[in-house]
Amino acid sequence: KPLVFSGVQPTGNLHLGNYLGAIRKFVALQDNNDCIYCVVDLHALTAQLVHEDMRSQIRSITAAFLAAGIDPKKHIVFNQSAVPQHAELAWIFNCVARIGWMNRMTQFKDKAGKDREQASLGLYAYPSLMAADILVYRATHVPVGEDQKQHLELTRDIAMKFNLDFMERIRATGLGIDIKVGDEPVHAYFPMVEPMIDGPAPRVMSLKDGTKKMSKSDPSDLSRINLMDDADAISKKIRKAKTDPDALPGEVDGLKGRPEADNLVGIFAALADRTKADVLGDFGGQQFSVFKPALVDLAVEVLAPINAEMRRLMDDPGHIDAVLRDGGERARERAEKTMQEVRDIIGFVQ
Ligand code: AQP
Repeated sequence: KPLVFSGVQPTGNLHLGNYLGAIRKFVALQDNNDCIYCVVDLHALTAQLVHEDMRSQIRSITAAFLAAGIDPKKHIVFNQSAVPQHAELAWIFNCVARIGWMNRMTQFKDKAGKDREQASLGLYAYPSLMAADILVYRATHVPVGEDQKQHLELTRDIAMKFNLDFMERIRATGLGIDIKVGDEPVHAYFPMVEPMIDGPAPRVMSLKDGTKKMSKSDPSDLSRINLMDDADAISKKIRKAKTDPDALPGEVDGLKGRPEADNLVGIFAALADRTKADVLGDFGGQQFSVFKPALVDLAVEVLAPINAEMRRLMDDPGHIDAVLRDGGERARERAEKTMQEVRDIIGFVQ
């Protein structure tokens, strides 16, 4: 079975972008894959070191995973800091990755802001820890939003350089696997990960500006739908969402140059598990005054049960912690197996 890995940072309220770009895909992938889903708390330190509510944030992301329908018995749900092997492999990857590669990362540029000298070293090395998160399980498939595409390309570069630099040792230890990179056969230790970014809403945009990503850190709460929003808040935010004055087009091509319309149609399609073309088949030629109430009904229908279940789960932190402890134990076992092999390939004495 393909091995799926992905993570979400405990850095604030989850929003519809996190849900459609990541968590909803996590749920859909459970049936045919072996899945590992992580609350990446070490990553949460990169932009801000002290979090007064770290523990409740970790529990709330875990609650969102469970409420959305992830089965923690069949799969693994855990928090990253419980498995120190992530940080160990990240150190090795810091020595594999080149500074020039890191300098190209647009997320670092966005998150570091103007005063880059004051950004943490952790924020700079973030993609290297992300590569370790995935490769410490030798996972092959990673469902993420489109904003993570560049980090996954870097993950492939790191894996490839490790494979090539240690090629002889990988052969000598017999720990390699035969993979194909393009048409080239390569004897490798780490697989080439496949990003899973497809779907009608790979990048959910702000409700106030269709050219900006929906994000936890946007100062306007009206720019996003939070998973914890009640029906009234969802309705208010969709009604107030920016649009243009035209009716919806009949074809997907007609959404070009209309970022807000494109975004709302993409959200509808993703929530309904349909394509944008399907949605326009139903709503083409209609005004937003007709489309928005239908979107409100759909968003409430999908999100209200998740919201209610999250609240119920958050009332029992003992249960959430037990899920994380159990997942952490199982994840540690797998990660330690990889690390023993990596230490062997590198030539450490153990
Ligand atoms: N707007 C989005 N559309 C689609 N997918 C998104 N993701 C985030 N925003 C969108 C995906 O959610 C997963 C978890 O993201 P994260 O924990 O790394 O958080 P983030 O990307 O830092 O979230 P924000 O809201 O964008 O935070 P800030 O405001 O700090 O920039 C990932 O798979 C991500 O792609």
